[in-house]
Amino acid sequence: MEALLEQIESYRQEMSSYQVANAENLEAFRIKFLGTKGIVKNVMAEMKNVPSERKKEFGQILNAFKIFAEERFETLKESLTSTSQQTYPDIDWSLPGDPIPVGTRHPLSIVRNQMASIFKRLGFAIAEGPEMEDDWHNFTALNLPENHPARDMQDTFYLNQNPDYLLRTHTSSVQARIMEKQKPPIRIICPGRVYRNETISARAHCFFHQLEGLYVDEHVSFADLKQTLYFFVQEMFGKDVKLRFRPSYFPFTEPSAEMDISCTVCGGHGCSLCKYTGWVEILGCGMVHPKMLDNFNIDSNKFTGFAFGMGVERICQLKFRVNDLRLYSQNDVRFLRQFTGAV
Ligand code: 2U9
Repeated sequence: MEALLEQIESYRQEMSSYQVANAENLEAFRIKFLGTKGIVKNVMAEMKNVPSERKKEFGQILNAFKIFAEERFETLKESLTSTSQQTYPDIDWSLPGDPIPVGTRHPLSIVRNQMASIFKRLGFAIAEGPEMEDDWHNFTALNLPENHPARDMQDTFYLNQNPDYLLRTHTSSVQARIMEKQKPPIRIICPGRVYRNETISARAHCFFHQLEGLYVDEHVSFADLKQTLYFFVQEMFGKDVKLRFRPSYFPFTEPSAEMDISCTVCGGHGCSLCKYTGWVEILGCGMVHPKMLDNFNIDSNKFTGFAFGMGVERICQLKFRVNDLRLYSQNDVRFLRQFTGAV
């Protein structure tokens, strides 16, 4: 019996040092040790020669030997699959790989990033907020009272009524959330997607992208607003672009204005883009309404602020001459590929 024990120990050592370089080696191991006429079977057959008083002891030894052989087989198999180079010896691993097609940034992302980097240089931080909003942050806090037409079901996608939850109709709700938490000085831009219940056409869509800005501090004036927007326009469209302000109305600002730039296509001479006026409207702006500051417990006797808002699609249209809003969300690669190489 001692000879059998020695034999088992020597097989164990052989299996432990067994190495496989390919599937054939592994199969040779299986046949030699685990095959129907293999070593494990033969060793197990020795059980009949074990005297009855030692059967229990040898039963355990032989069983452990069988398990050892099976586990060693699994380990060798795993070592093969983990080094695929050994599984596929015919592959030349030094060959260059197939190129992975690299996509291109979406034109709206290109323009949004460019806009953000201009404002960042002026010290504006980027703020973000939820696309699902409550009534307070989207409307009430922003001086849009309950019967205001902007709240209409026709214009707003309501997710729930009473309490009202909706898809934000502008990114002004982000400014509201910042004013709630932060004391002046506040100097932020809020880029993001907004939703309005519009019939989809070349000129309107049920979602679009805005970039709004807010600056609240002591002594902020309309001159600061003009200079900030002037810098933005020059960086975005070049030094020759002129601007003009027209009086307007927004519930969040007083006084309010709309800003036009000289047409980037015809240089102000008149073309179809500017409808032969030489000017194109690009944004709305104004001085933050004192009521708004009070809504957020910011002392409107001490602090003033300016705000502005613009559509990223509009800026993109002027930069890249995209004349159909639907192109931005159709994912047509013939459109998207045209922006390869743009930053
Ligand atoms: C707070 C205070 C002031 C945000 C402003 C505009 C003017 C504006 C629209 C123009 C075209 C966006 O893309 S558009 O629809 N925006 O004209 N937005 S002032 O003023 C704020 C916002 C929040 C707390």
